[in-house]
Amino acid sequence: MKKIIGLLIIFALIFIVGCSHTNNESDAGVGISSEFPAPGFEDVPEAIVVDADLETGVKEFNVVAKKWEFQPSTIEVKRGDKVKLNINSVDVTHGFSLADFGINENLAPGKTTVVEFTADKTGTFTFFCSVYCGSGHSDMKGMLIVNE
Ligand SMILES: [Cu+2]
Repeated sequence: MKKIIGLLIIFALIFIVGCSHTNNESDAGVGISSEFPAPGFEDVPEAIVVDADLETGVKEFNVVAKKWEFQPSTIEVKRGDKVKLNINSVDVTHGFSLADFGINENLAPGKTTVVEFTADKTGTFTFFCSVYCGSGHSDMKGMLIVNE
């Protein structure tokens, strides 16, 4: 699924490059040739960044922790993915426990806590708040889905 999105991005970049070249040619036709190198230099590094992201296999998610939920509450990856969660607690101290992967982190208020692990087994795993945070604490949970 992510590979398909990656391919679409690459096609989009090729399309954009194609368009800018067309524009440059018409610009050159009316004598504005000084702009010609600049778009080319911009296009090349963008394409390299997309390839590098696909190769690292890191799936990065920004997660908000607040009374009494995680947003998003469902995180879906593929087995073997390196998962990086940037969890931002926006109100009080919460916790992030993903016991099946040996993770239990304190989430200090107003800070972003980075949680990293490799999704080395398939299945559906529950993560939950591990620091008591009020009446809705026991409902503050979500799901990690690891597909084959
Ligand atoms: Cu809690």
